[in-house]
Amino acid sequence: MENFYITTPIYYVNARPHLGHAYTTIVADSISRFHKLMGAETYFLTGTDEHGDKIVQAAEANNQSPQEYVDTISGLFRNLWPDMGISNNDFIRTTEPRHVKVVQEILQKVYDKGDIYFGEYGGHYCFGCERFYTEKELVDGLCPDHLTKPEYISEKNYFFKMSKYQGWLREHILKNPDFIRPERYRNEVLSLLESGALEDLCISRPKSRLTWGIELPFDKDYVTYVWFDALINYLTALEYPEGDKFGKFWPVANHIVAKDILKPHAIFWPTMLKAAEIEPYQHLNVHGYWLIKDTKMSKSLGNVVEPLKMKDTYGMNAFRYFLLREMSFGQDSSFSEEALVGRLNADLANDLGNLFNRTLAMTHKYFGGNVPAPEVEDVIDAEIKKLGQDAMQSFQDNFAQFKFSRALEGLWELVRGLNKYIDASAPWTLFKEKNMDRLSTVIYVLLENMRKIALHVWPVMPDASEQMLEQLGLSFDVNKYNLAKELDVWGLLESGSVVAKTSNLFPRVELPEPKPEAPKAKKQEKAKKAKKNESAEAGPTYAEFEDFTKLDLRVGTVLDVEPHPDADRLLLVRVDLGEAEPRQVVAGIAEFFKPEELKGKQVVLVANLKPRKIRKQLSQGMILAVKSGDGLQLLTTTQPVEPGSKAS
Ligand code: ME8
Repeated sequence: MENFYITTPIYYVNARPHLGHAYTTIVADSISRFHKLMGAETYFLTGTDEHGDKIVQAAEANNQSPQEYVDTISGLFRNLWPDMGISNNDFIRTTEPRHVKVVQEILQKVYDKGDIYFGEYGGHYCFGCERFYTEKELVDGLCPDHLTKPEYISEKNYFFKMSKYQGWLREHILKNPDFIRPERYRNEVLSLLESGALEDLCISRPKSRLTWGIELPFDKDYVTYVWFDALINYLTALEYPEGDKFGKFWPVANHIVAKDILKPHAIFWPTMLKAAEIEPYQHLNVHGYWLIKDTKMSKSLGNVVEPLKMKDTYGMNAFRYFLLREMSFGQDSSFSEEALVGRLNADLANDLGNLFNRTLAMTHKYFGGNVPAPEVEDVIDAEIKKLGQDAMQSFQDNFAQFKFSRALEGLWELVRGLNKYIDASAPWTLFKEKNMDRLSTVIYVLLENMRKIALHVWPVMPDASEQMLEQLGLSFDVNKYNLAKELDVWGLLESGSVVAKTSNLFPRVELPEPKPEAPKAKKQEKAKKAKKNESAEAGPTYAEFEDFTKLDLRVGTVLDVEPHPDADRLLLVRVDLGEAEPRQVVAGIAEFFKPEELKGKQVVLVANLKPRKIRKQLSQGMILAVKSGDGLQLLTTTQPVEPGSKAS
């Protein structure tokens, strides 16, 4: 079995991790586990991209130095991954000395070879994208991604002779049909390469404009363009050029990215490698976007899905299963909790959960919990075995090609087939008829197939898989099992071993209750009165301590305030909570405060109140206040505290 090297993009630290980052990293984890279970030695890399204008701007908005800022956000990514079941071998940060060294070595090598030259360039620079746009690429004079007007910048810079390698790259893609996959992205890149001459790539930024970057080894007045720096991370982690890992894993390098960063990975990166005399990576695997109600997730729209929240509500295994099953790798997919709940109930609770619950219960009822020995084989057993082999083959072939949804669909043919097999062979009747030989075989066929299924889902649902195996009386060990062999072996589950009584790994789930509509004023009044009477009779109503700990109360500093465009009573208050970006809170306090009175004040915020739109404006928390006479006082601290400090 070949070794396997898998990487995610290194994520920018200008925003907190969201569903998109979680998806790519979960895919990388699943494919890495899959190859490990197929017997390969694997290396799995993720990390953070920490240089460039964007990061400096985000740090400034947050009143932090770039270093402080990148440390915080990089930590958010690093700490999230264990909660998502991610088993990466390394976490790389582009600000680490090991990376700076490799970037400078490669720059020097390419420079010495004559593939980097100094020249003057004028172009439309978008700070959001950190790149120059040609006139042709702009849409109505605006950046096509950010829809903002780029700044015209003319300066002297260093350029990489990318155009020199255009012909070679085209040839390489033609000769290696799955160099970029799925095919639609390969075609996109080929048509880009065929539509005209590639421009050379500007790979430096003058320090007069940006210092937060890796210094060019041949000119200390310049830092490296963030993409030239970032892509090299894939080599740094393997200890290029001398490391054993480089020799072992670079020839089998697989990158995963979404379509947003196709061009740097499909064009900049292979040509950079060629210039540095390094073999190209093996495969670039490109996926589509997760959309929310058909629009891209974005912070400003307030539709960002937080992976931790999904994991807390539905569990890590179920969340991972949904992401891999729902998205056809390569295409866009819509995320909704309705779809998630529907899929979990159908595939996990009804199909897989039921199979386990029914079979374990029958093993206890008919055999006291001991795995019976198969006795009398029937045609139906041969049929289900064949179905199992086909399902596992389909799973393995598709998974290896990044077709995760199809792989799981294939495996579920077996899950559903086994549920039908139970109905068709009616163990309860066999028991009544005292046909114990046949009954033993039926239960054994079920349990052995369940063992195979449990093993196959390990790459996707690692914890659940290990628990399923435990319920079958087995303990998981990645070195002991091999998926490829499962296609041929039968009968590894030993007769006589003891299985669990129940499974209940995948209970049915429900959508969280929508918040009840606010009752009309009268009703509210009535309810209030009733409550008063009730509490007079029953004493005070206490909140459990646990309920109190659910509230995340934080002190923040008001950065600026403006009137709500559509409501006189409301103000839009932007509060710094020490996070990557300030929170916007829509507060009904306009009659009590003028915007300028609030600026710089510290307030107490319910920071984990579910974000919602109030008159079309996103509100991400609630400011606590006290009514006093006809006025209103805001809660604050006796002395100023660090923004984001938690009240307890
Ligand atoms: O581009 N759906 O970092 P980044 C699916 N630092 N995946 C999504 C997604 C969505 N809606 N949104 C983001 C960068 N992603 C560079 C990479 S690599 C040398 C440098 C995922 O933080 C997806 O993997 O903007 C996408 O390619 C990546 O996050 C972009 O992350």
